[in-house]
Amino acid sequence: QPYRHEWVNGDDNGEDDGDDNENSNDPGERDVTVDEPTGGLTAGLDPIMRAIGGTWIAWGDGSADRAVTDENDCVDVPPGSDDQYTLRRVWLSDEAVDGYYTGYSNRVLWPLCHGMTELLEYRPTDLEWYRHVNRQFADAVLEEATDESVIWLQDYHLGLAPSMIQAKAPAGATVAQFWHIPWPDPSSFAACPNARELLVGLLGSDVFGFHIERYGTAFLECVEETLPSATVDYRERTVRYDGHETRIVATPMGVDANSYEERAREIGDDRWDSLRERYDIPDGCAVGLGVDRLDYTKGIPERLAALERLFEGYPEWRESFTFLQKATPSRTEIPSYDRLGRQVRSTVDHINERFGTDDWQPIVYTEDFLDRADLTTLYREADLLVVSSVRDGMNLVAQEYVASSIDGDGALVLSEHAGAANALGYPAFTIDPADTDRFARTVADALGAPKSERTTRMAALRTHVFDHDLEWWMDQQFAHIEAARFPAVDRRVN
Ligand code: GDG
Repeated sequence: QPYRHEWVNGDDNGEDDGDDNENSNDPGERDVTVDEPTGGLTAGLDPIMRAIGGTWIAWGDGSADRAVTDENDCVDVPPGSDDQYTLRRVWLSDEAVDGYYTGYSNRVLWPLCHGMTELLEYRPTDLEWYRHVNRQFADAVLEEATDESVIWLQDYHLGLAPSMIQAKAPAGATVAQFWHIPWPDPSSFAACPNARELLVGLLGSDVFGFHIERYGTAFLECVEETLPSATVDYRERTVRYDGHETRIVATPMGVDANSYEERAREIGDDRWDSLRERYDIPDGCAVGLGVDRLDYTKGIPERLAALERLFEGYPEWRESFTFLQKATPSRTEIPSYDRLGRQVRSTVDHINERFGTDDWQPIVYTEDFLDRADLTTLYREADLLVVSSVRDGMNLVAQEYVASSIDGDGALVLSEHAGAANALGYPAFTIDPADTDRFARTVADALGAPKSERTTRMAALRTHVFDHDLEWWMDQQFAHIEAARFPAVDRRVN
């Protein structure tokens, strides 16, 4: 019987993201279909896992077919090929997903770490589920771990597992964790319902990684305030707690820049023509682009306010500039996300009613999920991309845009509150999303900048993005992990 196998991203609850990019393999006796991951971390880790082997432990819910793993929850992917690794599932009931993922991870840790404590919704049973699922992950890891294992945990969904693993792991195993979102300052962190437990959980890691130094410093400050018996060394960036040392590192995540560039070069102009037709973008209009999950951290209302100000204050851009906002609905069962969606859709309608004409809409809003070829086409063709996050751990969209801008003429308008601004800095047109006037002026400046300025800025951005791509990030991660495993050997990590 054919059956379907589906990958689940670390922070994805298996919601249908519309990606139909499937790989059919010929496994001989078994016929397994694999949904390719949509981008970012999962896509980046897959080739690494194929190269080095090992076991990937991920949760699955009812949307993945358990028949694949009826024996021992393990399957080799892709079946029949040489470069295999084992995908092991931690199966979660709907109730567990609601408490662990939608609940504690996304109603508490997500707003907390983005400093938006007013949006925090704490339910004690969610924390119990979070503990329970972290324990399930820890148990699954411990069943696999050997003396030589590198155990690499991803993101805020696994905040308690590191110490659960460290307590029982074989002596030579190394535990590393990467936190993909910001870390809050101590005044916000005080709202954490289990502050001490979370920190102790994370300090089970030998290496704890963030995108940028500032988040690591905030973590050290929170440890110092919350765990008086911990020894915090700001210079060495280490914490010693309960006889164990954790090193805090900063490695900004990059994107697979070469694959975006190659795709951008291969795609024909007809794809852009059909996208322009689909989204009703008049020929000759300059195009601005936003690509975001519909999340309150991404500053979409602030962006719309700035665009309204642009059309108000810079009338020359009416009928000659269209902004395409691609928003992917996310975590819709959480009321703050639902409210945001309604607010964004009604603001778009308001701006379009105010400025639109029979032949032109200032804002084209879509919730379509695009395949990577369409997404790369939009990146390649857009004259300008806006990232206006009010807080963002890194932001990969900004870097994907730069990698896809093969004509070297695109302009990146980037929030100074995204981790990406820390890495990309000056050559982007930086904004503060809360300062609507400056934001609107910056968009006008970016649109009107002479070609020489746009290409100089883009060339500097491209150098950075290609020099600090996903492979570079992986190398940095593993160099830090190796330095923790073999501390006597001098390894340069930069
Ligand atoms: C978290 C942190 C950090 C979006 N729409 C489509 C699509 N996407 C892809 C983009 C990009 C990814 O989703 C979004 O990544 P971001 O980094 O922008 O944001 P988060 O989802 O919030 O990610 C963030 C990241 O983790 C990694 O550490 O940078 O700060 O919040 O890859 O391309 N992909 C496709 N179609 C779409 O319609 N194929």
